Amino acid sequence: MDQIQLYLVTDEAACIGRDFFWVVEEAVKGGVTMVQLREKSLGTRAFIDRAKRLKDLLQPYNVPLIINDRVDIALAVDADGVHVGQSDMYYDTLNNLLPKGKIIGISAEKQDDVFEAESWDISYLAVSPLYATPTKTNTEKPWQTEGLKWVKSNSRHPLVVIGGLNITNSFEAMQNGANGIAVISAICSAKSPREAAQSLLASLTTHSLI
Ligand code: TZP
Ligand code: MG
Repeated sequence: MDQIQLYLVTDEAACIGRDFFWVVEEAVKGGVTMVQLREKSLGTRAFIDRAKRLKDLLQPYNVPLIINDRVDIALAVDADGVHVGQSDMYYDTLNNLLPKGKIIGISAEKQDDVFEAESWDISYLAVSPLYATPTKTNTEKPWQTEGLKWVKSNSRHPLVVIGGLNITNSFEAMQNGANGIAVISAICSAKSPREAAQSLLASLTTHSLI
């Protein structure tokens, strides 16, 4: 799945006062390959409105829109896929509800999650969190690089890493089994989200000089 290479996960608070849609469009112009709309406090109607607007924004760039947690919202706006964690909808239920061909991403927070996901037809597994991050603190123990290597050798799925990824550690993650990196603050909070995305994309294949 090439689309998971540079995966932007949205968080309006992380946009530090800039317009949400401006931040996402700048990031996409900088090379983001997939966008996840992650809203933890929006009401259903506002969530749908935001998802529709984001879908319209992303379509001309051919960048898929993934909805976090809310399968109903993904269906309502005909998003490209859904991302769920370990306390969200069960895989079987989700798979029955979603039309064929949609992207399904699932977070693996511990070793048992990785084994369980082996029998599932998913598009990627998110190794979560790879590193500790102030953006999300209610997490399981970070996998760290050793954990990522373990997941790589025990999973048949493409792997996305999330949590604390930035320009200095993304290359290492890719070298150790990640197929893509997912970020919030490294892009949303950057002075220039476009330049941040460009540099991150370059850092996936080249050692950073920083
Ligand atoms: N899931 C695991 S860590 C995380 C999420 C949503 C937050 C990632 O944010 P950042 O700023 O890229 O560390
Ligand atoms: Mg969730």
